[in-house]
Amino acid sequence: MRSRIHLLGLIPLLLATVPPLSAHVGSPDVFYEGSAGPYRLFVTVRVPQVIPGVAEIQIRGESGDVRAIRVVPMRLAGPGSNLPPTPDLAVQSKDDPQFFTASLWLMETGALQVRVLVDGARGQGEVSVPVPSFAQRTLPMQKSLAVLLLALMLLLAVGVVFIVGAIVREGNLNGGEVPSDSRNRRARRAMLITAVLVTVLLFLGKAWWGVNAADFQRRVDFFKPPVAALNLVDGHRLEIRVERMDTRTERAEFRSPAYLHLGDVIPDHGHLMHLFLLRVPELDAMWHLHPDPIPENAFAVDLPDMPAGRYQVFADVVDPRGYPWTLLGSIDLPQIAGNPLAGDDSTWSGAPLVAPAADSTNSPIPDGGRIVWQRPAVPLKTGVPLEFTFAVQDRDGRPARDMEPYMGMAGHAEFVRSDLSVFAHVHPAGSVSMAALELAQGGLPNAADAAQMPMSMPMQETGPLPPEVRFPYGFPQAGDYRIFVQIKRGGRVETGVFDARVE
Ligand SMILES: [Cu+2]
Repeated sequence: MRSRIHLLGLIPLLLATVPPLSAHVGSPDVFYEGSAGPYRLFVTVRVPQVIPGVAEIQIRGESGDVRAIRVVPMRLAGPGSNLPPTPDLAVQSKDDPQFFTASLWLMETGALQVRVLVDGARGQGEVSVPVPSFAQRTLPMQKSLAVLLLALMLLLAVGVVFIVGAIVREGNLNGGEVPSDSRNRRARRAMLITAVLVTVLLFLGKAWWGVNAADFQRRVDFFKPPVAALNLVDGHRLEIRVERMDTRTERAEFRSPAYLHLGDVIPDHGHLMHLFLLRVPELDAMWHLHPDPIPENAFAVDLPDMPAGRYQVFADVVDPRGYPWTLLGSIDLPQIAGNPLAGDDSTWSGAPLVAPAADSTNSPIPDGGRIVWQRPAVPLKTGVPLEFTFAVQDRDGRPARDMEPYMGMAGHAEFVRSDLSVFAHVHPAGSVSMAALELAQGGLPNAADAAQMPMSMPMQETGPLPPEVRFPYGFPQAGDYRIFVQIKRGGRVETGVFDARVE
């Protein structure tokens, strides 16, 4: 039936359902905060579930002097990334003139960007927001629509047979003449042949639909988070590889240059891989480590001291096209006697996440200070873009005066849903990958804009960073979340942990 519907060329979309996943795990929408020339913007891109599909863009100008915003999607890097099509004008809200919305067609999958061009009292500004574009699922067809299309298809198929019959039988009769027996016989034969042809066409259409549907499903599978093959060697060294989804057949798309090869990944805020190990199911211990590449598309890291237990692994990397991938895996580890933490590696352990999550606002840190989440007064809601603001205080309750950049930024936050279906590694610039952001700004025609990359912002030459760190993000679904907020003060990385119930 589906094939016949497609045969009629009416509905391009497909069937079957898979859970939505993404580069961040389970968190496909893009949140970005940064500057377009002189204007500070908070940009939200709601990525469509199918590609081609319509992305919804929301932009808030933080100053009141933005007059017009235009947006255009294009490739992040490579061919097509320097030839923007004509941008669309975003609609300015009547009630809130600082708020703009637009709908953009995303026509292809992969690493895209949305160019944002701002016009206002202080001249023009431009910024590029990286958008990982991928089909999250295939949409089921509505029953009623399927029934309607099937009925129309049958009407057409039967109609064609009878029309052919009528043409042969009565096509050149004079008025009032009755068709002869031989004409009737010829008409019946023609109808039979037509019926056979129509049936053959329908079957060809069904086969074509099946090929199309399988192809689409492959593209959905392609962008699912790759499975990490994890091996513990020598009792303390963890090796990470990409496990093929189907190792028996080595499906062609996973051998394609567009797929993730760990040997090709590019540095993202100072490291080729950011590896998170979370003890499950309690989420009561977390490590943020930085493995090094080893031969043959793999990474390895010497683990620090760790208690025995089951660990969930999230490994963030960015491919050369600027597409961010998160490898997923889990491993049972024995007690590990390892090396002390060094460099940018960090850890936290504490109370387990319980359900329902107790809404927390205060997280003590080891030196007697604390991190305070300045929570909004209203309950947290799914899909609402928010500025997550955390204040860092010293042991006397005063704003911390020794804040330093941690891997080039004021802070790093990890949002984890209790069932691990959501994992987002977020920065003050938002949920976009920092490596992709650099690639995107590098493509801007105006070099001055590139100088305002968020990466370079916190790199102040003089004095400490402000005692406050902000992350633009929105929860993708309701549930219990644990938020890990990592900052650096006085040479030490500190982790604050906050629980939140999202409606
Ligand atoms: Cu980070």
